[in-house]
Amino acid sequence: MTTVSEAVTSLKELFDKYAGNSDEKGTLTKKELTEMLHNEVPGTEDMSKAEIKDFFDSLDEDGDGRVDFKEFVSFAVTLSMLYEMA
Ligand SMILES: [Ca+2]
Repeated sequence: MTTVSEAVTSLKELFDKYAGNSDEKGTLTKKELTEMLHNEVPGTEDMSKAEIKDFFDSLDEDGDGRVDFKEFVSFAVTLSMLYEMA
């Protein structure tokens, strides 16, 4: 049984693993998000650039061109719901 705090810790570790590669730490760029999808989410290797852009834009709620941790958590919740439905 995974507790909520454990889940958030895992998410933060995953986020930091990819968010720290660019000059601006603490946010994901589109490139970093693409890397994360390809490495961590099976089935995303075939996504086109347009699909990834749409996905990135849907995550980037405030439209600043970066995905911060708060926006990333929304993504994780969406993803987990998708997996539960599959
Ligand atoms: Ca943003």
